Amino acid sequence: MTEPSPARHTPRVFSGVQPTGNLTLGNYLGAVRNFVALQEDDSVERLYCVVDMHAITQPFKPAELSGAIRQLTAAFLASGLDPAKSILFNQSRVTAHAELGWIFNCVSRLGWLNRMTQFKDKAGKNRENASAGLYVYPNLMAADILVYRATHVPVGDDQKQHLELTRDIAAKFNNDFGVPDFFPQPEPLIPPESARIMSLRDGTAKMSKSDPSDNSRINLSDTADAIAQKIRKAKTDPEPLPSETAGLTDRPEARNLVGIYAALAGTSADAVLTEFGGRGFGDFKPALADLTVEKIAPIGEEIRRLSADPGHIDTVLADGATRAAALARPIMDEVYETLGMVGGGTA
Ligand code: AQP
Repeated sequence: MTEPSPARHTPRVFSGVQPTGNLTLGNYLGAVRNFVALQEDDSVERLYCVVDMHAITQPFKPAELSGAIRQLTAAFLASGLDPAKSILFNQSRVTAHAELGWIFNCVSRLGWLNRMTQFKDKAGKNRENASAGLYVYPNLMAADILVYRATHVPVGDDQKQHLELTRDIAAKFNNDFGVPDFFPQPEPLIPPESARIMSLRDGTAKMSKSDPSDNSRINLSDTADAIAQKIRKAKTDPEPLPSETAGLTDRPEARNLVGIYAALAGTSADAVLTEFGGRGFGDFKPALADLTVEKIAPIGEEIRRLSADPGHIDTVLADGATRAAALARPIMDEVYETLGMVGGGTA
């Protein structure tokens, strides 16, 4: 891990995932697998959050939200997150996130938010009708991270711009209120081979849990048969695979499938092409299906086992929230004091 600036902040990892549907292979390879790997480092504290307050920035069904929160927590556990090593909780239980989120609405600048590409993508054409929450989403994300003074944030490539905004908000708060080093400058941790996994139906669109087409993604909860079938149906082109990565330029679907194979096998795209270069998708897809089933299907089985015991999941989330709140509250006390708010946040 690189040393965050400034060095006075002890290393702490935070990341969040929205309970907006089944976790995808993209969420897993881009983020969650990295969350698990970070558990090997005893020198660092880790918080992984089901960001339910972010999930309500877009249309949602209240009757389905609690199920989605438990389902995502089951997927975290099934992927290897261990409540003894990481703090697992849902965001709405720790009110400090919302408190600091509001304060950051007053620190962040409209000009900064106007540049956020995720808002443009998610709001779509009907921008006037998007929620104000979707617009200030990056301010709440900055609060999620900085309310723990987290120094490292494992995320996929699509979150890089929001992390840059988090750093800008931290710097502006420190500067405006004359408290140098109050908040750290958090560093993104982006996995090189799986920073952005693309849709199986369109190699130019991100694989996403809220894509209307289930065939566009592998869900961690998919059965072995469903995984194999989706890979069989994945969009490709008629050419054989090239023997070097330069040959994948302008072939987004081929590049995506090779990238998925490399990420799952723990190797590079070059190594995959050394093995499969010159061979067609008739050879490559079955190999990719076997590898994906081997790595992902056991997670789906474990999700189904854990989902049968919602009481256990609720206990994990409640314990995690207690531990997270204990870390956040003293930092919020300092924030209120810095802003001159007498007794802020204590009622
Ligand atoms: N396709 C992807 N490739 C690599 N990483 C990805 N991530 C998401 N999609 C990919 C990473 O997963 C983490 C959690 O994402 P999120 O739930 O907070 O929201 P998101 O980035 O908007 O992901 P989705 O799946 O596209 O959700 P919806 O459909 O609800 O918008 C993040 O670290 C993200 O980078």
